[in-house]
Amino acid sequence: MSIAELTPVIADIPFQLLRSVRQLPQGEFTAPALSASRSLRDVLVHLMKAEQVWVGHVILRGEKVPLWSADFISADDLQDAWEPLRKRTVQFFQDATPQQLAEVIVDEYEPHITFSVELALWHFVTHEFFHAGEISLHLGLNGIQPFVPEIIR
Ligand code: NI
Repeated sequence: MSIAELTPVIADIPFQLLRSVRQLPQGEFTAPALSASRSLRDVLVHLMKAEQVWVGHVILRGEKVPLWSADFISADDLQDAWEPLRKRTVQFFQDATPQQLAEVIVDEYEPHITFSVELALWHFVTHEFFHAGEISLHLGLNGIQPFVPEIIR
């Protein structure tokens, strides 16, 4: 499977997750959910941060912009901040050349660790699937039909 083939898979994951989360009762977005110290908002902001770091910073060499969970009061706030990031990510998945995908990156904190851009993109995707499953479990336990991302659909 090529990175470009993943484009339709990843395009709407954040927004489908946010759509499911909006069905929770008022207050559940920021309430402890997955553990005593982690709300669904925290997990979703964690995913947005991962996108900003892996795609925006590690691959595209942009600045790391601090993101704080507390700054996102509602699912709409999160959606507004996430849309431009996802748009840029989708564009990169769509357009990356074989040369770009093969480029080797040296980890900025642990220089003995190196990986290709393609592997970093797979890392980003599998990480997002993992946390989508975590969110889906919580939604399912609360009687909400969860969104489950699929590669083949
Ligand atoms: Ni994580």
